[in-house]
Amino acid sequence: MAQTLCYKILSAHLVEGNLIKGEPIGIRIDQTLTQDATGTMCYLEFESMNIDRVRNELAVSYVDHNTVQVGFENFDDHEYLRTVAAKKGIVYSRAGNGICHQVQLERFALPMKTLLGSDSHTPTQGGIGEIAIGAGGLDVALAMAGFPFRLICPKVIGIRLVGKLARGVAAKDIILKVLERFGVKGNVNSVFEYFGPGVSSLTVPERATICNMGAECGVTFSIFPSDSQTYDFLKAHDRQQGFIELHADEGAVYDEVFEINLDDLRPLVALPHSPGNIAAVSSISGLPVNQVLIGSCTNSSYMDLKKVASILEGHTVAPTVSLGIAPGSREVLEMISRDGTLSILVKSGARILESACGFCIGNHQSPGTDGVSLRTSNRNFEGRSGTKSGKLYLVSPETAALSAIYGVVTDPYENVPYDKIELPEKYVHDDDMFIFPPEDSKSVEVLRGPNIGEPPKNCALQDVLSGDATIKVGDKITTDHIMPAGARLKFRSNIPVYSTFVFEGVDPSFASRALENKKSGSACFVIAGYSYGQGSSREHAAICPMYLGVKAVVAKSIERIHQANLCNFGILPLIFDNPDDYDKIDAGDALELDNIYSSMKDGIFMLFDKTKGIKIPLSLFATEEQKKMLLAGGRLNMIEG
Ligand code: MIC
Ligand code: SF4
Repeated sequence: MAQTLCYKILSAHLVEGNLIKGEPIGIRIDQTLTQDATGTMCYLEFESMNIDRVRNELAVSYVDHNTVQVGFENFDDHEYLRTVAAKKGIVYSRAGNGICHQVQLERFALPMKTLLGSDSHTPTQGGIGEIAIGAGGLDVALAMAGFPFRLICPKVIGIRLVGKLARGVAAKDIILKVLERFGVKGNVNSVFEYFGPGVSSLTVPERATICNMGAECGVTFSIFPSDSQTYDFLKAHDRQQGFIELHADEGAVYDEVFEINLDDLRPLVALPHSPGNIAAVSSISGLPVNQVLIGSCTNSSYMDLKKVASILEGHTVAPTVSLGIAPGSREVLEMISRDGTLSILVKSGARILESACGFCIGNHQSPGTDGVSLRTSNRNFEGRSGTKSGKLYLVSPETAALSAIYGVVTDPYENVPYDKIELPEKYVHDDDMFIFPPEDSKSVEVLRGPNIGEPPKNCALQDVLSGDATIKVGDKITTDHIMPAGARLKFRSNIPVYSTFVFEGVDPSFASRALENKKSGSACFVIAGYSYGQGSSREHAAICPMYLGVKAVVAKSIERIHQANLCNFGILPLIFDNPDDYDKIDAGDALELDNIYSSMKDGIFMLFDKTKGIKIPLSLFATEEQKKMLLAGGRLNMIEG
């Protein structure tokens, strides 16, 4: 039978189950990646498995998120990551080498491989024809230990591209179009597979931009075929020996097809405060802009910065605008410094930022009060920038650069000084900022500063949970709402401290209330609307609530990575059978869930709202393996046993 590209790669890696849409399957993971903000917990979990060395083909540990280093915590974390990498056979990418997804694409990603990364934008590597999936740190630790990764065999949505991008229209506009169609919720257990005649004109960095933001739709991964563009990109990095041509079979059937005619596409923007809030750039033309930030794992490639420089050349950034540019990697920075692009950027008044996540995660460059910030990154959640009233607009590098010159949103359609920026024949690259692990690591001492604690343990689930609706939140609650990053990021390795910030921006007294409950033996329930836990893969959004005594999340829907993280740490992810029942529960209501052990079998639960005197039916959508984890109080309890 004619196969989609996605099923071809899945079937070559299948170790458990059958490739039947909706069924649980297990796949072999070839490569793993972590970044520092999720990495410390991931490697602590890996260490607790008592395995000498990683067992997958390639494991890379990046330092790119938390490079601000105010206080000792970040540096201590990096030292732990460097030494644990040497001890366990992991390649370490030092701070300064660049953003994990950009560097992985340049140096390690290959068609036909599988990659699991503890970052939700891991699917960026789909641009090279790799199945790349974001997951919580514990799932990545298990993949490094050689265990299969379990997922639901996905529905394959074919995205057919025809035509060619017009002048000034970018790959970013393609994925914004996809976001306009599919939104940021309701795409769980689906993947996007790109095909059609429009694919061949897109370079690998452009494809990577598109796959990167598939994460915002909540799909498990996105993938492009591997073709002559893939070969050219690999060859330009002297990695052509890893090339394999890959595409869907003729006649492969998709569960759904969405067609985009690139000729007709025009520049788009995601308006505040959701990447799914799409409008035409022309509809907001003239809006005054205070800040423009170009970079992040979505749009920080050499080609992106070449475009930006061509637009900025001969201009000075508008006096009312602060322009920051973060090259995605040391390779990009070296390329632009060798060919003069960097001096064009500097001459225009751009502030050159570190090759790291930086502004994207709210580490710095917060906009001013009510500030309008145009960014080439992928997330514009309220408050993520560090300024609650800041308004973030997500755009292409073209829209960003032009708007920086004029100080107002400016439509780049037919308005850029080049036709197409070509892929360079050779990229300058060196691997000096990687530390490759020694063959014999017996004498390596793992350094642990005072900020690094043990991953906390949960207790086994009780048959009756009695407590209250400790918090009630609305739709699209992101992991940034649950577990803020930015200024709080440096506490990622210290769960007792980091936990004090759970729901900080939503309800600052949540953490102390939850801890009080826990002390008195009462269970905390989180009541939520649709798409709870969208965004980041950070397992801290499960670990820290668990530490505070959260036993169940009752929501209208929960996003894939977060659902898995909740199960991994023993928090029940329960879904309202009737979404209207959400309105019947108020914050503070006394709640009880009983017969949990017997309910677990068929996933049918009944929640008793004692305050209202009503019963509310709920369902648990979990695999058999996840049910075992939940009963055990989390996966770590099962592994250690
Ligand atoms: C993000 O973009 O939200 C992050 C920060 O990269 C996260 C990971 C994290 O929270 O450490 C992600 O996307 O998974
Ligand atoms: Fe880093 Fe931002 Fe990409 Fe997350 S989305 S990996 S914070 S650049």
